[in-house]
Amino acid sequence: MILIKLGGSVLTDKNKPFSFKNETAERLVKEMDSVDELVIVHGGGSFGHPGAMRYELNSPSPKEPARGTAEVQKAMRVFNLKIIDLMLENNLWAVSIPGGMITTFEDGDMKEINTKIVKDYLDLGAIPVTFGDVAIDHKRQVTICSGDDLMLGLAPLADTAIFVTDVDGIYKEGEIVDMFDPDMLPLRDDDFLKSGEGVDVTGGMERKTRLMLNIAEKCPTYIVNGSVPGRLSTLLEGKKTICTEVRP
Ligand code: IP8
Repeated sequence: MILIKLGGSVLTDKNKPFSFKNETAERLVKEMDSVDELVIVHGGGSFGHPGAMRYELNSPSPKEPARGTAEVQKAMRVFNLKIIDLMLENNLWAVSIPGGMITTFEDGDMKEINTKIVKDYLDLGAIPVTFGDVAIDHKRQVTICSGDDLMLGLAPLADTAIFVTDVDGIYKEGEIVDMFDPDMLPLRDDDFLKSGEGVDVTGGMERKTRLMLNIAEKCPTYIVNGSVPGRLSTLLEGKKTICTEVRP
């Protein structure tokens, strides 16, 4: 199974609330259509992050947690439905599995994830599409389940994990690196090309890089620029393209 995270920064303009990049999303859906077994995770982008920030849902004490949860969950379902629609229009049988409904957290850390339900839909021949969400937290009431948490939780089912973002990969001293390993840590701020992350409650590229190193312990892991047409499909065909492979 190929596990693909479509980052919020590639699917939305993170500086403009509720802005969906329909053309980019449709192209990416088409670039993935040859994959046999696929699980998609998407981030919050300009649908999830502004509300999560307003209600401080990623903090130890979220504000107005019921209202914040309702509003942010709704925004994420609106976003998810746009992706599901594009997939069905392209004969890809996507099924929606909200991240907050298959995970529980304790003090901001994911404690449980129901991978079985994802596996069951895969066995059906469908394409599970899960996404960053608001989840129950047994200490904080609620917290943000990020798409990256879902990637880590689902990595044991995957043969390959791919992060589709709006940067070419990981940079070291101004140069994109084909292969990244823990010896290259720590990264400096200017080791990354500026990405359009905008408002983001779940941390930027440094946190993502550490998480990708954890995922890479489970399966080959790549970061590729989804804003450039053809890069994702080339990587999926097993051919050489500009990207970074993360090695544990
Ligand atoms: O964009 C965050 O997911 P991420 C989800 O993968 C919400 O960090 C609801 C902000």
